[in-house]
Amino acid sequence: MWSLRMRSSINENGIERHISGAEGIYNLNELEIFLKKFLKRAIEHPIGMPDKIVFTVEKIKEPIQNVKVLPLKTIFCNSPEEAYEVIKENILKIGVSEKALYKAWEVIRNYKMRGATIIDSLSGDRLEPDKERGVRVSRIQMDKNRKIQILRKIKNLTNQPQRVIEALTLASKVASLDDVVAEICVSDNPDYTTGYIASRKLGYLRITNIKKEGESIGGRAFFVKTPLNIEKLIYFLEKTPVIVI
Ligand code: PML
Repeated sequence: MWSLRMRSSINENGIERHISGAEGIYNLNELEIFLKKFLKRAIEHPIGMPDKIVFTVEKIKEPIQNVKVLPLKTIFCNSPEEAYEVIKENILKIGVSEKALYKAWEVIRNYKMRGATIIDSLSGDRLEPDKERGVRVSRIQMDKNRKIQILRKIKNLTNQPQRVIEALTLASKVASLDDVVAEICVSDNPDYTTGYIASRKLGYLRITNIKKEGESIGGRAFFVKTPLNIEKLIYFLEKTPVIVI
């Protein structure tokens, strides 16, 4: 099997701005199809035309692990304020402190990180070694039959089903780790206002109106238990190939 990844960006006044990304695990026959699909995605992105598209095609040498998909539910909120209350209520009851949630919210609102921040679920300290880049969850794919089942479930709930599949795949890999208490995600796409919180206890809870339309804030935070082996956690998230079943 092969890991295929695409990242597109545009150089704005010397700063590389991320535009889009995609990834999956495929056999050799599927690679050509997905290379074309990913190229189309990069050049047709609503944010604009990138000036750099990087493809990485890597043969997977490690054994691929299976991870169970999180159960999906949508919570309808009317405003970001209501969404925040729903998030707070759910996340506090599974052991994340208010301080840690506040920190995650601050990072998501104020920093344009390409990857996720890792936050101590009690102290609220940021633990990722590279605070600009964050941690990028990679080498993931959803099983084909599972994908069909989820697509059926969400078809009336979103006009961007592929986005939901990708986020659910990522969240399922993250939540599979015992060190992770929960995740929170706000899309950095200005027009996409549904975010989520996820954990083994809560499942994947989609939260509508997590931000106002047009806002370009966004990002991910993983709340973890400490002490932990941060290098091992990051290695799993970035490098271990996982199929979500
Ligand atoms: C969903 O609707 O379930 C996806 C929410 C977050 C997506 C993050 C992103 O793709 O920007």
